[in-house]
Amino acid sequence: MSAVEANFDGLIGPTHNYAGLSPGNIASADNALQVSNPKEAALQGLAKMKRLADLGLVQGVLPPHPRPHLPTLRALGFTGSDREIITAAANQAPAVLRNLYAASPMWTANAATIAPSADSADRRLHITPANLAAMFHRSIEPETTGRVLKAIFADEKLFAHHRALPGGAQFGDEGAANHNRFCGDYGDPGLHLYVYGRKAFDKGAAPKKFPARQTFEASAAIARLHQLEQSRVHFVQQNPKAIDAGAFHNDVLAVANKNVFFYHQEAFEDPAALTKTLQDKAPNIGLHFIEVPKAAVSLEDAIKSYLFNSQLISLPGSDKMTLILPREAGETASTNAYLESLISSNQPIGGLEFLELRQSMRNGGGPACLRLRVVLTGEERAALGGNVIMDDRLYRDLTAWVEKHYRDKVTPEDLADPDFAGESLAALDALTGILKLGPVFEFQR
Ligand code: SUG
Repeated sequence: MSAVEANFDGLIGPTHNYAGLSPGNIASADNALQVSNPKEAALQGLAKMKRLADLGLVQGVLPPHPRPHLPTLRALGFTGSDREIITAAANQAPAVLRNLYAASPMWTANAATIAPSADSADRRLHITPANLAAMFHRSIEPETTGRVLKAIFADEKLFAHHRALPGGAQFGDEGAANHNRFCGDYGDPGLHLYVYGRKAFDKGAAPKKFPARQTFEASAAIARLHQLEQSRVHFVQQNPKAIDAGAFHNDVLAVANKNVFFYHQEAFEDPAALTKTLQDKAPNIGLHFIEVPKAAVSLEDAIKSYLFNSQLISLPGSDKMTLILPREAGETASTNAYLESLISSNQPIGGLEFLELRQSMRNGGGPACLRLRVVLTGEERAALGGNVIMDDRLYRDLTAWVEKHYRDKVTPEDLADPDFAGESLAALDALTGILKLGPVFEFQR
């Protein structure tokens, strides 16, 4: 079956700010309480989507979620009008309010895990929103994510939706950021690699300094829910040392596309064992491994530059793959030198494009964090609901919407301002008219 890989990027929301909410995410901690520019952030994200669409890829957009999240504030005991709730929360529980303002749904690599229909027993495309249980500000995302994905992938004959995994930390699931799929062509059966940070119910290696967000138990549950053939699935632990160095998701140190796996030497404890197992499990795919030695790029430089948080894409009509990188990867001496040697050698990666995504990068979100990959057959693509596929017109409409509704400066103090809250929610209400998703937000229901 022929299929394409679509990327669904998160549109960066009007409350984008730097609150230092994610322990273990070095950029988020380093930039805590800085002034943000949501307008610039959203325009950078839209420019990325437009660029990928112009390169000939199917590019989708997922909306921001309503923030501040008033239903959670109400559930935590705040009462009265929306304005009264914001003021009371700002006075009594500013840290809680900061969490409920996060524009983190922009990082859609964490929105869900997807299995293409070519791989599931019932031949439907399977979707499980991530519970994001590890971080409070993200744990409030799955319900809205689920509603949005159901509105877009609406046809139950083609698309199977699962609820986010139950439970708390033991089933911590961070979505596709810790999942890679290898294949020949996108529509061919794939091999799924799930990378977990720790086992919840067994003692074993685990990072010491920073949290391991994804558990083995969660990854195993997703593979079961998605009805994958066991022989086409492999689970491997992320190197605890890498998490402690700041690689809070595996996609900070590894990215796959089709038969190519591009990763850092220290992403996994025993990369040779991993590559051998993958070869043995899928000899027909012709896997090609590009391991970046620590002598060329240190773990610290890999994390600082986000070299691996790039999108590795196949462009229509080209037999070499292209890396879509954050500008920081070209500005870091070691990664820049490595990239130059990579494209002048005879490797399957032949093109580099650098994108300006600094607003998101300062919260630890690079090109790959901002996108959820969905392999779609022609029939599945034709069945998509809403007006979410990027083209000139949608780009124009969303750019105008951002220009109209977004501030170009948000300070930590602005989060206490009920006007800012009201503005942000009104912007989202207007957005549903453009994206034609129906009433997906709680305040519209
Ligand atoms: O979950 N940052 C996000 C970044 C997610 C990146 N995603 C992937 N690697 N796939 C996170 O840590 C910071 C928000 C703040 O501090 O204000 C934040 O949530």
